[in-house]
Amino acid sequence: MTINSKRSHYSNQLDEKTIGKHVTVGGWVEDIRDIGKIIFMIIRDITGPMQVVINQDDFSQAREIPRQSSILISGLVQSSKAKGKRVEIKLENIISIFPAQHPLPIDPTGRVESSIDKRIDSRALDLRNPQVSKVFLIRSKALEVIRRTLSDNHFIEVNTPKIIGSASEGGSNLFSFDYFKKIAFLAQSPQLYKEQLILALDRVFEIAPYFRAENSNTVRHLTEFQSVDIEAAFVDYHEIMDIMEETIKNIIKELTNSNLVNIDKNETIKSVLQSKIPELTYKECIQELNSNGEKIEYGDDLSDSSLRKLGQSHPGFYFITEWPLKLKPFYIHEKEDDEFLSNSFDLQVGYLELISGGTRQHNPNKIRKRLQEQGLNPQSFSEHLKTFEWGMPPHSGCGLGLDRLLMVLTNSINIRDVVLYPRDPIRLTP
Ligand code: AMO
Repeated sequence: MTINSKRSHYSNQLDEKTIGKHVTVGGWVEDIRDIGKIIFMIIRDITGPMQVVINQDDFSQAREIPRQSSILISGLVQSSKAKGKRVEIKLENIISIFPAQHPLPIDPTGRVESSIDKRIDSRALDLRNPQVSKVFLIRSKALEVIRRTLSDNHFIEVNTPKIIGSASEGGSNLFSFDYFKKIAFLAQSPQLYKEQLILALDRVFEIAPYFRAENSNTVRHLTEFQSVDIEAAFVDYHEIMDIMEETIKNIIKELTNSNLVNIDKNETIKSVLQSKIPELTYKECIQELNSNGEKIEYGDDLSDSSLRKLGQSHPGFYFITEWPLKLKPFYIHEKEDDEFLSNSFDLQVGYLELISGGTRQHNPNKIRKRLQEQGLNPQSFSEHLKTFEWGMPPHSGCGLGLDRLLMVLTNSINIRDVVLYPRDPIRLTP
């Protein structure tokens, strides 16, 4: 490769305006068709395929290049007679080839299908399949829109520790490890930090990985997942619901405008743009489930099978609000006129929980009481509780499972499809 051979164009920049120009393009060889005097080579880059026309008298070695090899070439852009192609490149020079070994572990063109497990084992290669890379382009765009929407709503992006000395959520699903002869844990959520930060920063958000030591082998659980957490002072949970609704609508609009999703092929995300996301109270859910034959007591949690039943009659986005306080973590505020219930919400898409949030308890004595009721030791939360004596304002927030949102945006059934290198109870590599 010479020092001067820089890529001049990506595939999606080659149009009629470039006809007659000498260009340098790079990508990987997806296909080679040898029709005698002429060889057609399809080179793909991240933006799409391009056809290269090769005079076999000049470059007879081109037909020997192994498919999927990376290649840098230069040539002249000319109009193309091929169906669906406006332009093609007439090869002038092969600058360099980085050969791919054969056989490859999977076929990244997708013509030969492989299981999700085999694909993840070769993820870097799997991403050459445009259907797969598109998922991660959607993910990147969604993150961009989340950051922009939250910033427009005066949220400041923060980073809190993932190595922690005590539980943030309580419960037993903490990964622990030896930390210079002390025990440390991987954060389950940024819950305590984000609440503390609003004392001064007013509105914060964090996008980060969290860790749950749950032996759940399902299509919607990972041991390491990405969460979008927000927390804001002087707002109640309804305002948080509105901000998340705005965020999700902005993501869908932007993905549509950039042709990354076709909402006409995804009724769930299309419907969310058409009206306000409906709200069901927990009580209404119980009534609906009982009238559909489920035997469920007022106060019971909604089991997986109850949520699947609800999901059948509510296949799109909907909020479930006012959960029984005892079902919610210690930091959730009771409902003012009914202390059995709480100022809380989940955002569901069918059976799938995307977001959980609520108004927070800001009275430290009540937090201590709730910690005890939940079998947790208030002493272990003393670092956190002391901040509530420093003028903690009322506040609310939520956590959005980013990977689950991506499942909905890309119509994927398995969370592993939308995570580059998923971690579950079985998988620790690649
Ligand atoms: P919660 O535990 O409900 O709430 O988590 C928030 C959201 O994160 C996603 N999620 C997961 N995604 C994949 N794999 C998992 N194992 C997993 N666990 C959770 C879900 C879920 O709705 N601190 C609170 C949030 C808050 O109140 O601010 C919390 O962590 O989409």
